[in-house]
Amino acid sequence: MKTFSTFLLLLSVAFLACLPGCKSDGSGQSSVTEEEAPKEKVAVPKFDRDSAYAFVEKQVGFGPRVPNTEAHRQCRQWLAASFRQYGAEVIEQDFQARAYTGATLNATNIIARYNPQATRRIMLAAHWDSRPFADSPLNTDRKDEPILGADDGGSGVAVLLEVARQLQANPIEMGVDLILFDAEDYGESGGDNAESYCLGSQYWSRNPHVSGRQRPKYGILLDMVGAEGARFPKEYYSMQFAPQLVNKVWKLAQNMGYGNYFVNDSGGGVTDDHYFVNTIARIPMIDIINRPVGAQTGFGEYWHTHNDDMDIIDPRTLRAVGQVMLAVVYREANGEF
Ligand code: AHN
Ligand code: ZN
Repeated sequence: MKTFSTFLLLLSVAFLACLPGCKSDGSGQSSVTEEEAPKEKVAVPKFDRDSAYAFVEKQVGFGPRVPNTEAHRQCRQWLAASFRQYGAEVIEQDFQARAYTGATLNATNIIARYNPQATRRIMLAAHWDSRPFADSPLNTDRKDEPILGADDGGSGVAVLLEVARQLQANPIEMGVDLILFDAEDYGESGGDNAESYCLGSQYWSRNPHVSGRQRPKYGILLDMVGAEGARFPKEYYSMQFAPQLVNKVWKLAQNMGYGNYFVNDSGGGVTDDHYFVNTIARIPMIDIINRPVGAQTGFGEYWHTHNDDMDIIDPRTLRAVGQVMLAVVYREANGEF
C-alpha cells in the first residue's frame, strides 16, 4: 500500500512538473534540459475584426479626407488622439507639398511610436488621405468629387489602429512605428506622372523621424486591404527590394489559413508609398495591395469611384491582414520571424 501511494505521488509530481511547455514525444523521456527546451509558441493577440471595421466607418464618417479640407483636419485630430489613447508616442509631421495641379497641400504624416527608445524596430504603414476626384477610367459618375475611400485609405489605417490597440493591451519590448502617410492619392491618373502620388511618403523618406540605430529593419505597407474577396499577389517592387520578407509574410499568412488572400502569384509593380521608402530612405518595405484577377484598371472595380464606400468592406478581409500583421509583430518581437 505504501509503495503504491508513493508511486501515485511521484506520478503526480512528474505530471505537474511537466505541465508548462513540455510535451511528451512518446519516447517516455519527458524531461527537458535548458538548452534543448522547445521555444514557447509565441502568444499572438487576437485581431478584432469588428473593431477594425468600426475604425473604417469612423474615418468614412468624416467624409473624404482630402488635404486642405475640414474633414481632413478633423480626421487628423482623431487619428492622433486615438494613437495617444492607445499608448503611443505620436509625431505629427507637418509639411507642404505641391500637387501636380499646382495646389499647395497642407499635409501631415502621423507617426505612432511604441517603445521609442528601442533600437530593434519595424514599421507598418498606410495612407490616411483619400482621393480628391473619382477619375477611374471605368466610371465617370461625379468624377470631380472627392471619394470616401473606405478601402483606398480607410482600410489600411483601420488595421493599424487595431494593431495599436493590441500593442497597448499586450506590450512588447521591440520598437514599432506605425506611419500614416498623407497626400498619397492626389496624383495624376494615366500618363507617366507616378511621382505626383505618394507626396507624404516622399517627404518622410527625405525627412525620416528616425536615424542611425533606430532605423527600422523593414516596413510593411497596407493599401486597399479591406474589400470582400481581396487578392494580394506578390507585388513586383516588393519582390525587387525585399523578396525574402515577401516570401516569409506570404508563407506565414498561408500557414495561418489565409492563402485565399495571400496568393502565390506575382503581381505587377505599383508606384505606391513603399516605392519611395525603398528608393529614397533605403529601408526595405513591401506592399500588401488588392489586385483582383482580370481587373481592367489593375485594381478593384470600385477603385477611384464613389463605390469605394462601406458596402465593399468585409471585416473578414480586415482580420486576415490584421491577424497576419500581429503575427509578424509578435513573432519578430520574440525573435521567431
Ligand atoms: C499609381 O497609380 C501611380 N499608384 C497607385 C497608388 C495608389 C493610388 N494606391 C491607392 N491609390
Ligand atoms: Zn487611390
